[in-house]
Amino acid sequence: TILIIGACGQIGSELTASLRAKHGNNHIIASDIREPNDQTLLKGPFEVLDATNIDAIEDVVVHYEVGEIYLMAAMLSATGEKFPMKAWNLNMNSLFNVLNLAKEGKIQKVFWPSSIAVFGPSTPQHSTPQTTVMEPTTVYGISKQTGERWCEYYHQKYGVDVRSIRYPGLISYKTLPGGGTTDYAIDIFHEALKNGHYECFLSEETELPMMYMDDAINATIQIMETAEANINVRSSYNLAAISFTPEEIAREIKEHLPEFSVSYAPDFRQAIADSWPSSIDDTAAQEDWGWSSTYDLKKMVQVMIEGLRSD
Ligand code: VAH
Repeated sequence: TILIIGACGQIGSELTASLRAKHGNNHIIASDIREPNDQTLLKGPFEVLDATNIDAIEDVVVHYEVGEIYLMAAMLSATGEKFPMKAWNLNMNSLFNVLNLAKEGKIQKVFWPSSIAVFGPSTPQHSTPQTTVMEPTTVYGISKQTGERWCEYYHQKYGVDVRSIRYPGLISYKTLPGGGTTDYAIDIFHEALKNGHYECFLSEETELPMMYMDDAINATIQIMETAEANINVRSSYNLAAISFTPEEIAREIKEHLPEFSVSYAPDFRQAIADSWPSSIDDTAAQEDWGWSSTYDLKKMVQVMIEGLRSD
């Protein structure tokens, strides 16, 4: 069976639904720190589980004969700046717990998400390379950079089969985001449909790498199904889809909602966004495991508006 830790999160909840559709509800064990609000997560087994408690994770692994763990629990960039030590402890101790269970042979495969947040102000901003200077300036980015180092170490030293993707900002209508800097690209749709206006917390020319959630979920499942021999990067793979500014996504939304207006009031998250790249080179993922995105800006805006209207 497969265990998803952080199944109530922005990625975890859609990953749970996709894996259950693929493998059957009872093959996928969902877990999170508290019971889910979203009842669909209860269509299969659900466990309340603290990702920082290795014994609790091991109990679930043994009980359900878990072979693979997707560790999706983390505190993201904006919230991490408000609670640095909490973010560090959650992001790192949860990873050590899962890597150590794999090292002890109690599970066979691990997925762990990294992020474009591993890059910093000294990183080349356009078409950021797979291997480059990385001086992250957020607690979240530091934890993801360190986590990548540990994933590679556990693979080289103990043969742990851990795979990782540096997600860009992820956009979906099925789940609300949790404390990220790229969340404006989700909030803007909710506000556009509800109020016809959105006050954006980033400046209009802030270009960031983004991706529609279906592309991210497909990439996650694709990298986990790839033959081990084809995984050449054991820190974390760059992944890219669309790069756009708040001005560009607002203009695309106006194609659907002509009355929509947007204003700009950058807050503390502007400095975080400014430290990140504008676009990413994901050649390695394309070459090693056949990655290719399918949602461009036009298609993403269309499915987001249709999705929110049908909710
Ligand atoms: C965040 N959505 O904003 C996350 C992600 C690249 C951004 O890591 O923190």
